[in-house]
Amino acid sequence: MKELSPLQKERLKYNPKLPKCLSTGINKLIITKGEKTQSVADQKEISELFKNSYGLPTVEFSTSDKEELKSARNIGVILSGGQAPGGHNVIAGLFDALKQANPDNKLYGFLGGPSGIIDGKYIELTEEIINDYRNTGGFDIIGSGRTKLETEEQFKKAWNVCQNLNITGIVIIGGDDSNTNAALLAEWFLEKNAGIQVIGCPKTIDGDLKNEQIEISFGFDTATKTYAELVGNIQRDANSAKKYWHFIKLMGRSASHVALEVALQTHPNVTLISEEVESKEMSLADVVTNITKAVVARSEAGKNFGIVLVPEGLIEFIPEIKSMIANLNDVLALIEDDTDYVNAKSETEKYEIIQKRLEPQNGAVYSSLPNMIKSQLLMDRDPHGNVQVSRIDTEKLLIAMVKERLDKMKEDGRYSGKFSDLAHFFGYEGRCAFPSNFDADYCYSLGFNAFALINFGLTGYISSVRNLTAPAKEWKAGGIPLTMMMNMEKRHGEFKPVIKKALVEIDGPVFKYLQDHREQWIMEDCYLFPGAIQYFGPTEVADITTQTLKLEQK
Ligand code: FBP
Repeated sequence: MKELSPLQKERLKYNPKLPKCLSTGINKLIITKGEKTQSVADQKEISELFKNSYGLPTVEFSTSDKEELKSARNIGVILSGGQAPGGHNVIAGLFDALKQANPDNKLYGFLGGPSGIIDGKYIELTEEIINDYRNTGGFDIIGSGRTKLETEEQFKKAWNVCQNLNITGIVIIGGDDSNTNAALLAEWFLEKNAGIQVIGCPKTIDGDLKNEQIEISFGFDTATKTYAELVGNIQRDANSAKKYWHFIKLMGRSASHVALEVALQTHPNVTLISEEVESKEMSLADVVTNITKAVVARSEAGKNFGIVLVPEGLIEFIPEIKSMIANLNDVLALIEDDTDYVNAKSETEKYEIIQKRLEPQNGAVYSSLPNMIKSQLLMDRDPHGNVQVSRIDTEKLLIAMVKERLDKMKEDGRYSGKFSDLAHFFGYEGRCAFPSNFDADYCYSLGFNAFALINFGLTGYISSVRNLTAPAKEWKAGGIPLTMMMNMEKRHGEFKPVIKKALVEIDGPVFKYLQDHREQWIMEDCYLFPGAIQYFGPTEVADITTQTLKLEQK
């Protein structure tokens, strides 16, 4: 028997809440179809690429008195992409729904992400296995991976594996790229008349997989609360010692939802928002000027300490760097054939070759960056063509540039304060935390609902549970066609259909809240200390959602 911590033992007993429409029984559901849908952009291209699954209606569940038992079937599940708290509960909800629908139904878990279905690596998920993972963090029940599903060969292999296991439904739990995989697979199975349904589930701590029907991706709630606890603790340390400027980079990939939510939970002195930087066309120098101004102003008030939050994807949003990265991606897509680059004897030589291959203006931006950042920008893109922003030390770049500015100001006699810096990066710390009560309930509901979609014969949909600021019993459940969320984007040098990322809206209520308070937060120390996630106790602390959700759903 494995040893368990006291919290592990207690969380295994937690009974996740379901929306009323789902809790009355999986076989009593009825479905209502909405209007036909279209993709968020590039309708012509997407409808041509998804001939069989484009334009499906949205659906919503309610209950009836009649109970209908359907014949037994086998379902497969895949965890895909980065870990997010609550993934195990999606699987538990899916399992419970499937067994409730018909005790002879079986659930297979593909191992190590989407590659599991191609390579035929799987386990059967039994009650005994599931029970060990209820309400726990992590994806370790079956593991995860980032394989992109797109080739005919991969699809054929997946079909073959499903046929061998008699699987007629697959649930892919993932972020925007993984749900793009789900859409492509669903379309391919429809085209081949394979009789295999594919349903997605909205996962990602980044919070960028959302729209009117997907109010938030799971994991965002727990991850942001975990980071907010850490930022709050650092704020208290900074305010006690009064000697360090902490530059804290927060995970979240391109979108700044994580940094914004953490800012609203903690009130740091400076919060950078990538989408604002882009919309105001701020240069890297402008960003540094703004931080430097805050450092100087606080120093003049006798405060040589403070907190700066930096969203992970900032660098990609600074217009001159964004243009350089787009150009660099095209250059790197062909770099394997560039003998000069392949045979380069040193890193410096590589940087020089890259600079020459870039358009002159982009080459100049590239060469102006410190070697550390130059090298990090050359690292492999992920399988979906994304720059791995978690591996770029933007917080250190900013520290170096602010320091340089302050040194110059010191020389001119315009600054006499102290600047001691500390860099932090919070990301992996939050992705496998025990899911908050919100995420535990939401994930369980998403999984349960995913099976309901399968049970109604649907494919090419994402599980949607809405009305999330209300108590769980009032949540609504249904499905959204995956193609509705798609547009065309350039990846690995080619235009491809992908689910559109939801970025922070600069005219939206969440950013506005930050904007209305940030001047005050620079000088006055309005720090909040959210503390650790509470799993038990008064509902005001144990069941709270995020500020983002509250403000967006107001
Ligand atoms: P998903 O989009 O797959 O949910 O991943 C989110 C994320 O945590 C990003 O915030 C981060 O940039 C990235 O994963 C890190 O990737 P990896 O786990 O491969 O290092």
